[in-house]
Amino acid sequence: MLGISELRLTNLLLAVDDDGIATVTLNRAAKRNALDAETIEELIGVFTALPSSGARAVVLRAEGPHFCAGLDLVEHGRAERTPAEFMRLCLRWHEAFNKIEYAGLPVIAALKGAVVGGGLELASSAHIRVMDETTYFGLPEGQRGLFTGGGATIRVPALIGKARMVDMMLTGRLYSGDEAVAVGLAQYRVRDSEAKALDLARQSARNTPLSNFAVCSAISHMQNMSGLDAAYAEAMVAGIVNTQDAAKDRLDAFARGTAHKIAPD
Ligand code: 1HE
Repeated sequence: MLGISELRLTNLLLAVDDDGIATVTLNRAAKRNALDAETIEELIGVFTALPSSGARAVVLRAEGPHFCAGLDLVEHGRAERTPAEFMRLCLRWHEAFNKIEYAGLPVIAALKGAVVGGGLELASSAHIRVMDETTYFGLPEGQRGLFTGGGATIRVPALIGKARMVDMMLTGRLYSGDEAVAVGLAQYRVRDSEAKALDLARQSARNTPLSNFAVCSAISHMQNMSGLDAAYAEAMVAGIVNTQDAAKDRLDAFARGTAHKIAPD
């Protein structure tokens, strides 16, 4: 596995600050950050390397006015892929997006402009989505003679329900503004999605890494299990996380009455 300093990136930018906040930037603005095969490989490399790099949280952002225009339609049209080749490509997309969702690091997506098709698949693999006033969500696959291949059938219904996803795909319906938050496509809508995403990343980075690991992997895994198995797995994870040395100071502070209280500002 390559360390973050060894990665050769063309379509992504990666920076990690002194507090361990990583910023991953989609850097193909001229193509509206469309996801070509190379970008998917770079996402796999970055999200494989980040968890063991000391990073504590990740902001996923984009250059240009749009977060991501989805599958690179030009590359796809020209490549004349066979079904087997496209299936293998989809498996690489799954590898990339599963690394994001299951690797145990908080990933906060800072959204703007188009978050469509594969762009929504990418955004929905993040743990928190922050949209700005320009952001809109769509699944235009149906209109392009395509189908989702990057995990939308799993992640989008988990956010908004099957009926809304089917409607988006059949009719090209776009969601934006308050409605997008109300249906669950984003958790926050603000003027500056990048500043808010950074703020949220810093806030999550204050948790112990093991708690964040559990939040950003165990919850997703447990959604794939039966209720009975999930409850068992939850007890196992809690057994490890809730007895960690790193929590002792926080528990002592609470017992001394010096810990902050959980209450609205
Ligand atoms: C692209 C792509 C792309 C832009 N693949 N090159 N996704 C879509 O159906 C969305 C397709 N894109 C658009 O509808 C629009 O480009 C946007 C609304 C996102 C932005 O519009 P705009 O006016 O800002 O930009 P533009 O002039 O349309 O595009 C600028 C350039 O980006 C242009 O290239 P140029 O060389 O002519 O300058 C576009 O060709 C290029 N570009 N979007 C390739 N998607 C695993 S399956 C997933 C299936 C899907 O994701 S389907 C959804 C596909």
